[in-house]
Formats: sequence, structure tokens, C-alpha cells
Amino acid sequence: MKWLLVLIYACTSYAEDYVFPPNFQFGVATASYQVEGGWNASGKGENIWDVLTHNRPELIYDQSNGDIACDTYNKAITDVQLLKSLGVDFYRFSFSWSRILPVGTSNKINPDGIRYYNELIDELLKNGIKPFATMFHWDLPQPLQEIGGWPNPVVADLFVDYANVLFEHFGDRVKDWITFNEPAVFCGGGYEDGSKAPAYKGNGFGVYLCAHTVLRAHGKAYRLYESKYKASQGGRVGITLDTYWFEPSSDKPEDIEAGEITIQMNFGWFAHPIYSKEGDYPSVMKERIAEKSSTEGFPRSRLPEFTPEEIEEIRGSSDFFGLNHYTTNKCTPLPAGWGIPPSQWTDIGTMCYYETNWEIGASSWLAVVPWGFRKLLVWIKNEYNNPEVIITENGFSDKGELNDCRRINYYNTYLEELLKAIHEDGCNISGYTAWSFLDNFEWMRGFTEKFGVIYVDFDDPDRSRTPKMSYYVYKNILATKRVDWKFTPDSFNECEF
Ligand code: GBE
Repeated sequence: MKWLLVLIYACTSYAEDYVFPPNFQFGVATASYQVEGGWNASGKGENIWDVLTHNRPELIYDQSNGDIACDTYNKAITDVQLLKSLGVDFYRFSFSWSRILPVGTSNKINPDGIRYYNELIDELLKNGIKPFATMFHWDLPQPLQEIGGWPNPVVADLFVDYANVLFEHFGDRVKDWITFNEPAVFCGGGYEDGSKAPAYKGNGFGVYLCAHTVLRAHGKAYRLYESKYKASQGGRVGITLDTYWFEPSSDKPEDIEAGEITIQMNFGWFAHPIYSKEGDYPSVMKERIAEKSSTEGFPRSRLPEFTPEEIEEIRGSSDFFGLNHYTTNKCTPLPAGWGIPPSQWTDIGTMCYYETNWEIGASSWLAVVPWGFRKLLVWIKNEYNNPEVIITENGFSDKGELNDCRRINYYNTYLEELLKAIHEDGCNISGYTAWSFLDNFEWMRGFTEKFGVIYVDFDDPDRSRTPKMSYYVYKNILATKRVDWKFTPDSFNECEF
């Protein structure tokens, strides 16, 4: 009996026993529009989220906006002390394009924008925290939307001009750059399903044009850094892509194919051009959209084509793989006659859903499925030759409680799966970022869903901050480099897991 127990113990992998590698980096993240406020302060121009929330408040669950948000525009310096005490290696924040370039083009730079980010970056460095900067987290300057936004190919060049301003002013101190946050989400939301600014509803057309410009912009910004700044500044540039894990709904071949097609056309869409050996869009995506387009009577595919030069420019244009991951869906082929073509959804041709017994956060899309995280990490390893992955977002939403045991459960279980991916699957993962540092403006969901490890009182004109229980649990993980289910911070009640 005793030996049987020993055997069972030896064969079960206890992720609790795994530690994070010594050079593994931890951080927390925010995004400019979600936290800064100061929407019209000192020379800042308007962006598409200012315009959307002001003109169409009915689209936001609580009719709120990011005019003040967490007021980090005025609180950056004191917030750094909360980062310091948390013990993070880096802070992932994003630049507001229209705070730096009020009308989007680089002929006019706003000195107050440069000042604001200089002060934040200097304060981080003074406190031993690396700035990890995203150039674009969805807040496009409104004048660029007025010329069509991302579907207009010219916006790629304007983005590169903006990137050049950022490298020039901040690249002496910022060494870790992300060009874009989740292009699949802002292209799909902005130009296909209407769930993100500028909230256009499309028909399987603008969404691919948006993505095409973004990929070209990313490749060009990467090559600009490589040729003009890398030697002197010595930093690195990558991109952040997001995806659910798409689990086949059964082991039937058509369901397995549905899972694979879904990840290729939601994620491979961006990952394949950048990280695969061959470059360009995944072949399954090119074939499917060409075929659908032709049956729909289009003279050519709705998916634009890269030139051979563009394929080369984009291929390999990333020094790491930034990954945002939150949840998992199960997928099966779309039943015949479902969906109205042309659309991105009918192009993909699958139907994905949650199991009814999965735990759901305050966000209706956020099911807690930690094993999906590990499967995704292994899929990336196999598909793209084990690139260096940095988890640039992962987190859980609730209604803002301080005793946030469900968030702690989420972090503990997802981090355990990440540890298994490192130690058992050989995945090359070098960092992890909790979303989010602060409760903040959750896009169309307004302030109704909270992701922060710090509570922000949005009724208090001063936007006071109170660390939640998860803040201290995360702090303990960073300090001990392991997950400890028994750790209960002082003055909090123990969680029942
Ligand atoms: C990240 O995206 C964002 O980078 C970050 O800004 C945001 O605060 C964080 O997630 C939390 O949401 O019709 O609304 O139910 C779901 C995560 C929409 C990826 C939600 C879009 C998850 C992709 C559809 N999803 N998001 S619906």
C-alpha cells in the first residue's frame, strides 16, 4: 500500500513543486485609454475611443468613458510605488498616439505627451522597474480614422512615423517594445462585428484590410528599429497576439479540423506571416477565403495578397512572441445555412462555444479553463519552432471584491499550467504579465467588469487605490518564484478553493 502511494505520487506531476526559472520575468499591464484619463489635457488630440464613448454612449454597458478613468495621467509617479512594492520586474503600459501626435501625423509633436511618458519611464527606472511599452493598444487618432483608419494602407506609413518618434524620444531608456496589441481583436471589433471602436459592422472585407495594413506596419516598424536604432539602443521589438485555445468538440475528424481552422484563421492570421518559416498568411486561410469569395461572386479574394518583398519584410519581424491568453472554447463545423456570407465568421466556418459547466468570470466570455493555456503553449511551440514566448496578458474579471479568491484561483491554476509547459513540455516561456495592475475602463463593458489586482474607487474624485488580496498573492509568487495555495496575506480571510 505504501509503495502504491509512492508510485502514485511519483507519477502525478505536482505543478506546485515547480519553480519559475531564475531569470523568468514578471510584470503587470495596463493600456493608455483604459487608465490614463486626461483625455483632452495639454495638447492631446482626440482618438477613436474618445469619439465613440462621447458620441455613442449607448454602446457602452454603463454609458461611461475613459475621460478620467484611473487618472494615471496625474498619478503615474505615486502608482510606481505600488508597482515597486509588488516586486515586478517590468511594467507593461501603452503610449497614447494622440497624446504624443495630436493629429496622428509626426509633423506636430505634443511636448506635454513627451513630458508625461518621460516622467513615467524615469520614475520606473529609478525604482528598478523595466518599462515594457506597447505602441498601439487600440486608441487610433481620430483624424486617421477620418481617412479610413487601418483599412487605408497609408496608415502603415503613418504608424512607422509614429514608431520613429517613440524610438527617438524614449528608445534610450525603453528596451522592450510591442508594436501592436491584439490586432485580431481591434480589426475584428472595429471593422467586422462592431464590438470595438470605430464600431463598424463589416462583411468579411474591412477586417482583412485592417489586418493587412497592421502586418505591413509592424514589419516596417521592426525593420526601422533594426536598421536605425538597434545597434545604438540595443533593445528588442515584438508584437502581442491573442487567442483563445480552440478545443475540438469531439475526436471526430471534422471537429479536430474545426479547432485547427479556427486557430489558424484567428491567430495564424497574424502569427504565420511573422513566425512561420515560410511567412505569409496560413494556406488554409488563403484557400478558404479565395474559395468563398469566388462562390460569392467577387472577382478576387477578399483576403489581400502580400508582395514577395512584403512577405520577406514581415517574416521573422519579431524578437519574441507576445501572447495574451484568457480562455478556451470548443469548436465544431458551422452547420450548413448558418451565418450570412460574406463574413469573417462564415469564412472560418466553425462554431465555438463554452461548456456549460465551466466557471465564468464577470465577463461572459471568460471561462476558467487552465488546461487550455497549456495546450495553446504547446501548439505554439510545435507550430512556430519553439519561439521565446512572453505572456503579455492573462487575468480574470469579477465585480471588484477585495477578497478576490476567484482571481487568485485563476492565477494559481493558470500559472501551474504555465509551469508544466516550461518543465514538462519544454516550452520557451520567459515572462508573465498579469492583466491588470488596476481596475480600469473595460472597453464596451465600461466599469462593470474589474480585472485589477488593485481596486480603484471610481466614485472618489481622487481615484483612491486599494490593493486586493490577489495583489499580495501575486507579490508572494514573485518573491518565492512558486505558486503557494496555502499563502494567505495578513488581514485577509483564507480562501476556500
Ligand atoms: C484583452 O483582450 C485586452 O488587451 C485588454 O485591453 C482588456 O482589458 C482585456 O483583454 C480584458 O478584456 O461579444 O464581448 O462577448 C468577447 C482579451 C470579446 C481578448 C474578449 C475579445 C477577450 C478579445 C466577445 N473578446 N478579448 S463578446
